[in-house]
Amino acid sequence: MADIDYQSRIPNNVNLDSDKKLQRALEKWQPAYLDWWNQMGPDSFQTHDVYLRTAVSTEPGGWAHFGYVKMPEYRWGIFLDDAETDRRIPCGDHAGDPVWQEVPGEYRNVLRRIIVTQADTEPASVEQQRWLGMTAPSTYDMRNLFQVNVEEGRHLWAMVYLLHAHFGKDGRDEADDLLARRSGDADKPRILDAFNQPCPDWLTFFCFTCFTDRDGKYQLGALAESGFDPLSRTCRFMLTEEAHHLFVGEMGVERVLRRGAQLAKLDKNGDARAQGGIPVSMTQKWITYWFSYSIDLFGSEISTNAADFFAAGLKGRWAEAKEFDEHSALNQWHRMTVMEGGKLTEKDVPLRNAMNELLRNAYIKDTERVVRRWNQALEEEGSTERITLPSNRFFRRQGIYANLPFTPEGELVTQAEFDARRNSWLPTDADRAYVASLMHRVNEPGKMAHWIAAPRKGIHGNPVDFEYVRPPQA
Ligand code: BYC
Ligand code: FE
Ligand code: FE
Repeated sequence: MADIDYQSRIPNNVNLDSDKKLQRALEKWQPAYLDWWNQMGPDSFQTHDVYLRTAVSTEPGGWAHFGYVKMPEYRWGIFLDDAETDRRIPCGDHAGDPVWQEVPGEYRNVLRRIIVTQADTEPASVEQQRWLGMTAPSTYDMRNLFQVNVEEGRHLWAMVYLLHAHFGKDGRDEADDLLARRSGDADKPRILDAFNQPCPDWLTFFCFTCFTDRDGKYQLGALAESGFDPLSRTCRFMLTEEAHHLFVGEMGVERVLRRGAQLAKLDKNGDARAQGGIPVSMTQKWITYWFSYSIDLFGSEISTNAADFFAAGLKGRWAEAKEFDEHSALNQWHRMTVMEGGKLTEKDVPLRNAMNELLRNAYIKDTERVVRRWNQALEEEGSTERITLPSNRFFRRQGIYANLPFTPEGELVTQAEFDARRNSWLPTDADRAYVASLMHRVNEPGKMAHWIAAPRKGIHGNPVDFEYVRPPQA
């Protein structure tokens, strides 16, 4: 990637200097963004020094610079991956044509909607996580939270750049609206369900970054295959940032599971809770909940929107250009299990209409790999308990299984049976209150809250007991 210009008010590698009108518009949005960050970003820690990475250049292995930064001074900017020479539209009706550098008029509205939907999730997650600093289980974890937060802020910048650069007045209005909606707000909520759910505790944060940020990975992957080249290039760079978020989630859950197993072993009745920990079975409920909410984010199993996005070449399959030989997806079918006449049956669906389901399947395969690693960790701790993912039909609110009483095994039961068993599958108020009761800030570098195991190593070659977050220096 081209080196980043850090002299400008808005760091960028898109030669922003050369387009004064665009530069001025973004410089006008910048203070509004900062106001939003100061209001809705991490509570209570805006003047702390946080050991953060900042993008410098995207040369493999060398794109990040690490150092202490106060979050409001983080250099949010616009970073696109290098253009591929002679890139072609990877899929759909225009497959093989040169990619678009400008938005094709006929796709302007859909493309804007896709970009706005993607954009909306980024500030939403910052809002959801804004109280967590106060209960961080270690300064190591606190730093990871803030790293994720500033990068989600940057992802908003990535999308706002596209809106400003390619959608004129409409795009600027959308960019303003992105700072006006609020996660969980009754009147102006965020667009997608999962981004209006509260994130009150760290187990939720780890599940969210593991499962919900992973939807980000797959959606960004699909958009990286877009025929609209600026979108593809920005998503490719966002994906490199995303990897850290997934690491935070996967390892966070693993450390809670390990500690739960260790504390159960110490207890004469095998009860981690009696030892002040989170039982594996309780972590399972959080996993079940966030997995279900996150697979909702792929949209309906059968979707004409998805077919249209694919046909237009705006969104591809996961690794479309690399992994597929046939890019029209016409005259092909995808078999899926659907509800018909109150029963589950197999049905062949035109492949283009099944694009959401294909992406969801790729995602589920990825999460299964994560679960195998967690179960290996439980085995290493001498526990016989294991984590499982629920069926893709369980506890859905979007798509063809929405609001139907399926068990985690995917079996359709009566609503009465579902209601009777629900508390054994999903977090109860009492479970949430218990986990909340464990959330206390641990501030001494290297120390961990009782309910979570220490990470194996620190950040960027530093020890775990490095002072990752420090109070403002006098
Ligand atoms: N909640 O045909 P359908 C991330 C709506 S995460 C509420 O089923 P479609 C991140 C849908 O909008 C990645 N509404 O779905 C993670 C549509 O509404 P309209 C975010 C939902 O359109 C962590 C209607 O239902 N990126 O980056 O094929 C931290 C029927 O639509 C939901 C994207 O989402 C839901 N869960 O696909 C930070 C990529 N699901 O239009 C960041 C861009 C569906 O009838 N978005 N609906 O009013 C898309 O590609 C598509 O909008 C979706 C939905 C895949 C989300
Ligand atoms: Fe993001
Ligand atoms: Fe993320």
